[in-house]
Amino acid sequence: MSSSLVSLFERRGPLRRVGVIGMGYVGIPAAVLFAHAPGLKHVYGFQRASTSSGYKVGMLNRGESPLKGEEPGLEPMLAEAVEKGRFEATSDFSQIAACDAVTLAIQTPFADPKDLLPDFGPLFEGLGQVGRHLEPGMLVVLESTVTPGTTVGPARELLESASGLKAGVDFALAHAPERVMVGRLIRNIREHDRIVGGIDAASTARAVELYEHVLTTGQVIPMTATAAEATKTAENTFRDLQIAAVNQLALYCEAMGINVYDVRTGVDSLKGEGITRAILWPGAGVGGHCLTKDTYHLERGVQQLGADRLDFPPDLMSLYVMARRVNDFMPQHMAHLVTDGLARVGKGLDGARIALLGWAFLGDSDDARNPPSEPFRDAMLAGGATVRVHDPHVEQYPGVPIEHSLEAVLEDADAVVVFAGHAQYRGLDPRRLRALMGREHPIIVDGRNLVNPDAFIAEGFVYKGIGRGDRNRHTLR
Ligand code: SAJ
Repeated sequence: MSSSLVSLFERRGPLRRVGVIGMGYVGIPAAVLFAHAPGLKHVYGFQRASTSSGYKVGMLNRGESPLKGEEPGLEPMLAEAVEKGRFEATSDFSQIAACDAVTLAIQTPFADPKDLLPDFGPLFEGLGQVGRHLEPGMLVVLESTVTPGTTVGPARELLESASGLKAGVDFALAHAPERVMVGRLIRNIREHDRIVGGIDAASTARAVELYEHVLTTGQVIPMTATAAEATKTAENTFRDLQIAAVNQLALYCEAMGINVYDVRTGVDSLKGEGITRAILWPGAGVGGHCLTKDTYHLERGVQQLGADRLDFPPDLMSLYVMARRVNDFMPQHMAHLVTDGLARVGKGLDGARIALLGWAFLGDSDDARNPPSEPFRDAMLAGGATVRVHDPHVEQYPGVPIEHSLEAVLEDADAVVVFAGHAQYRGLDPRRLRALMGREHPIIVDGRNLVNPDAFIAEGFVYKGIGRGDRNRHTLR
């Protein structure tokens, strides 16, 4: 351990004052939990005074959460922390100098989903703010999901050049990736194990001290900063891989004329005694802001850190990127199921009227980041169809009118397509839908296995379902 850094910690004493940069769905619960930690004294929530988010400072200092949706426990804890003077939100980044530790929880979304490159701009701007107010003996932690190599590389360089201080000598630097899910932010931070990786042993130890203040059932798992970055990107890469595996199986079952859900039940039955088959659920595609990009963070990391040392089958595509391609194919497959269904009733896509149910990327959620429904809608429009979109949770989406009346969207439609697994769609009544759609043989394409195929087939529908090879070529009633 670097003696100078350890002596700086000793001079400062235990961590007392913490700053969290980025008052979003990761930073706010983190700051609130630090503010409730008995061993800590004061927490600043730093939020740049931007037109889109500057309003959060005032709301937070009134004890009001700017986060949408239910977050159990968050707002009362926030209000109490403000009332006790243990938390304050501010746009004055000079207060960073008063902190013993600063964490950065700033998103790194795709700059342009087409080129699959993350936008590190806001994160690097935050790092610049920290660098300008960095003091000896401080701890800096990146919580954002980043490409492996970012903490020891660009982040370290940015902080050193802005501060004139040296990482590992004058200040500690670590990566502790967030693992929160909207709707369970407080619980996730307290109960999930926390990966903590420093650029050196002293930095790791100081970061472990910080996170032990907020963990309840979760344990700290210490490692190097780059291993921590690889862990976060790999845990999402592996989930994407598992989903791709069952999506491919669904396509195979459709081709073989069998029911993928029977096969899934069979495969899933082989468990216990250390035998595991993590078979997930096939569906209309994979969206969101985690699985759609973290694979590419991992791939960029190995290219940047070890391309010359990587021993991998020559001219073979990465299994992980292939999984991304399979998952991104599913919306196209849904489009193929629609055109197959239309062909069954002697229609083409041109002029067809499509009712798209479920815009969100996740069932029973209003989160519409990178939704698989979007490439599907684009394909329908490109083929000359008209598309009306229903979603009970998504308020609005740039460039896409989201309707909240199911009847209106279904009226006079040739095909109804279930994209997100919202519970409301489990109750779709074939008789009522047929009357609303006004077709002799309406089409239903089920992307989330929500409806009973036989009920719709009996009502005269053309049924198509992901993985339902046993029903997709049924006779028309
Ligand atoms: N999906 C499937 N089949 C499945 C599971 C998901 O098609 O069996 C689709 C969903 O419809 C969605 C996408 O994949 O479009 C992503 O779903 P998700 O459940 O993985 O939700 P995310 O993207 O919010 O993933 C988050 C991640 N959590 C964090 O990054 C902290 C992920 O690591 C978690 O595993 C996941 O939540 C979770 O388990 O809830």
